[in-house]
Amino acid sequence: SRTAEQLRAALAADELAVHYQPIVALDGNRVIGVEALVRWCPPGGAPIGPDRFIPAAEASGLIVALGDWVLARACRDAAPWHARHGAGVSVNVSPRQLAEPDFVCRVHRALEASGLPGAALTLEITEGVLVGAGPQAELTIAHLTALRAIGVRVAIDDFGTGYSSLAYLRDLPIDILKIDRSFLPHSSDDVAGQTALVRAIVDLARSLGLITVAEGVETEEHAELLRRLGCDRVQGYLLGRPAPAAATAHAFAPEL
Ligand code: G
Ligand code: G
Ligand code: MN
Ligand code: NA
Repeated sequence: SRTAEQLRAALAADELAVHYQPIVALDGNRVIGVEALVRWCPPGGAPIGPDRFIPAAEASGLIVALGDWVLARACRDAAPWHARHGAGVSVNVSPRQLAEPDFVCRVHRALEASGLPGAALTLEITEGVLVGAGPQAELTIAHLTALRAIGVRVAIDDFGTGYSSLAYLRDLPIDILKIDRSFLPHSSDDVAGQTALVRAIVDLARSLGLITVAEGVETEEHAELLRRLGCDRVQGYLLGRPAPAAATAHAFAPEL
């Protein structure tokens, strides 16, 4: 497609950037890591968000090269944040990347080139890639199992928006549930109903030994609710918007 062609040229011309959004532990209110979010920054134009080019990258297969680039960049940017502050970095990976026969090698390469330890890296995947019988899901599970053996963590992104059975949470190689932002109550919502859903997810995660991260936390009320329900970590505009690496370095400074 035309978007894929333009994107291929943009990757070659170094027009992609990775921004970082803080993830805060509710226990201690500390920034313990960041999520890497790719941007396309055409010269002289406004940055373009991933929703407008990731689908074309996936359809064309360019996502494999683009994903390698994001992973390498994120590991390189995060290595000093980890060395100085113990921070981790979460990187989104698409189903197409997980299906590459040498995916585990690609992750090893990014870690080795950057010096970032595996334990400082989280891979964010969508629940769809793990469910269903068949060689695709089996290969993905084998890859994630191999990476967890070197300390890499696996997070289910947008949790609760899929349609899969809950049995997979018990049996699959995962560490973290990221609760989709649509579960947080907004003023026009049924607050009691939304709260019950978040509580159910947090309780389920805890009973399975999984860490919870709430996404889309925009208000103090959200943070207070999540703290009360026992959610482990929060991410959203209240804590910080995605920002370039240079601005992110300051996010880890200890509070005075
Ligand atoms: O940055 P923004 O909040 O607009 O991100 C929108 C979505 O794009 C995210 O939810 C995430 O799933 C996806 N996304 C962002 N960066 C990447 C990336 O590097 N690779 C993939 N596959 N998806 C990404
Ligand atoms: O990986 P994921 O699809 O969850 O990426 C997060 C997306 O949500 C990004 O597009 C990011 O810019 C956006 N986002 C991050 N924090 C907030 C927030 O507090 N509110 C809303 N509405 N969107 C957010
Ligand atoms: Mn994500
Ligand atoms: Na998400």
